[in-house]
Amino acid sequence: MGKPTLYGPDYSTYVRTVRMALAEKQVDYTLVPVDIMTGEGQSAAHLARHPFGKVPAFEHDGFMVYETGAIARYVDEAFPGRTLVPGDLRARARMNQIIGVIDGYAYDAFVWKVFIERNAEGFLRRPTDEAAIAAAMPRVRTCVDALEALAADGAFLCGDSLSLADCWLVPVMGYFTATADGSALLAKTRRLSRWWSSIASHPSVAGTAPAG
Ligand SMILES: N[C@@H](CCC(=O)N[C@@H](CS)C(=O)NCC(=O)O)C(=O)O
Repeated sequence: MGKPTLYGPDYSTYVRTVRMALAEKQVDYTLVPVDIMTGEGQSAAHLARHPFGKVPAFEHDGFMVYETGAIARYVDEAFPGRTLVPGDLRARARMNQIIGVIDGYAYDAFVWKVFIERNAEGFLRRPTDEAAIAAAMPRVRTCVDALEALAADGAFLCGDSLSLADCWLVPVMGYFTATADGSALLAKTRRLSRWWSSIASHPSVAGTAPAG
């Protein structure tokens, strides 16, 4: 099998999700850093890979696929090694539920409503809108509480080994806990805060931290 190519910058949470999956499967790959902050996501070359102009996109032996869920599951099944999907039905349901909560609610709440807004000067070229952060807090707390309730009581979110749920949550938690708001909320949790401190040194986590 040929070496796959992952399109997207290392600072993207969803790109990191796929990078973690590739690292777990010990797959060598080429990262092409499409810079979404400079509008490169809307270039003709990238729109040909991803008609919605998002990252990541992925290519393997001429097969193109976009959407993180499709890419990560392809990586899990296409390459040898331990599967990142639990064999147990209920652990698998929890994994899919956690991924759904992140895609549907926590990515927006943790990354956009807290991290980007808190760092609005750098990202949005305007001051932080404190009222917007305050208004988002009920949703942010609901996300933290939901994830705390769904997480297994151990080193990984869904059982004894790292699953796709960890690949989804690590990148967004990285940005969330880089803010005082996020780290204060995490400190109030029991399972999530233990998970976060123990998973930080895991090779696929430490090895995929954004360079900048
Ligand atoms: N549904 C997409 C979402 C991907 C996504 O939102 N990626 C963000 C970066 S983490 C992005 O491309 N943002 C650029 C933009 O929205 O223009 C997936 O699952 O891959």
